[in-house]
Amino acid sequence: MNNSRQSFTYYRLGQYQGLKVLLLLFVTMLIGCTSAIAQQTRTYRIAAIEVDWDYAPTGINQISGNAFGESENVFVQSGKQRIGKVYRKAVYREYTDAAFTAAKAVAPQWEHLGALGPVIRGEVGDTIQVVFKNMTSFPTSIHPHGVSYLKNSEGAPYNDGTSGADMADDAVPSGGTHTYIWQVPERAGPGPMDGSSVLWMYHAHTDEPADTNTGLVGPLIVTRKGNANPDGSPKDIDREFVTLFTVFNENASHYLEHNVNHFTGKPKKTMKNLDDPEFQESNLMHSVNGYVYGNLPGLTMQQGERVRWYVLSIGTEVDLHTPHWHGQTVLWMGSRMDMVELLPGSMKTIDMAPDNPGTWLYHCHVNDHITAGMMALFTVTE
Ligand SMILES: [Cu+2]
Repeated sequence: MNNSRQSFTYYRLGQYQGLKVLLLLFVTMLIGCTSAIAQQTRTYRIAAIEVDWDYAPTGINQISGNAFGESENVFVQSGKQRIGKVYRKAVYREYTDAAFTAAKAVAPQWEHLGALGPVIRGEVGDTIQVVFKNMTSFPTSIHPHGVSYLKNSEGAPYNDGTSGADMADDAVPSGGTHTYIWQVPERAGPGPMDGSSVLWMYHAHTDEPADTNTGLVGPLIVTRKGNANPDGSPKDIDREFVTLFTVFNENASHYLEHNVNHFTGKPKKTMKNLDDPEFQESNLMHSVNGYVYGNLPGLTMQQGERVRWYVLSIGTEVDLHTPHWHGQTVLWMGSRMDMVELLPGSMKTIDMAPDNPGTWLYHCHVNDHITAGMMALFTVTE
């Protein structure tokens, strides 16, 4: 009697446990499905291409409104032994097809990117896939900051224990392609002090100093999970700008010899005098997104918009920059500023609520850099 009662109880308990397990399984599947919808793989086709880059396409000093004079001509005037304001550079550009024949048109709001590569985006939880084609004449790569990657998606050659196919990312040969896979975990997204999105960068890292001086740099923006529009941009921001402050050292470019041969009046003589300090000085392009003396276009916003500025720097000891906005203030990590500090490799995310209409100066506050043209204009419309 006792025995049968016990087994009956055990039987009932077992059935109850089974139901609990089924319910748990169902809930787990539901959660799995929901996160699978939220997480996605964002694919970008990006090529490194060669361009003849004009640092001052309007041909004048837009800050003064005047023609270039003696001090500007140190950097922008071509001559017998001067390259001038147009240099062959390599830049990252986005394509829409697998054959890399159709370049993606740059949307008007991103016209200001200038020499920078396209914005790569991820929301926390996403996977970013970059199909990279090297259309330049030198081996190069894409190396990302912030996101999570395996050794075969790091884009940097060093003695790291990899070999064979796992090194294909390090230096993609001319005409070659490589697919980089980057994960966007929580630790690639905004931290406790950040807003809804955070700036990282990507750049070539096969010969890092030469590659970046040649122009291979772009922005990577990660948005907090649940805060992203379908295109990955933050929901709580109306307008975004990305600005790179760097002194492109064209003396260290992969294309120095090409530039001397194509853009100087006396290439042979110039090639013999590459060490001339004045020639070297003339090739230090103090730029914002590859533009000098106010030639950067497209920094336009409306009064009252929620504006996010992503500012970065790359380079060497001279690349200590202090971007300063006239006429407005900004917030950086909760602190009120109208200027932020950048060191080589700095990436900062800054919020502005423009309240003061007009056209305003946006410049590096380092005196030598002001003289050399590291200045832009931005406009707040009513
Ligand atoms: Cu500066």
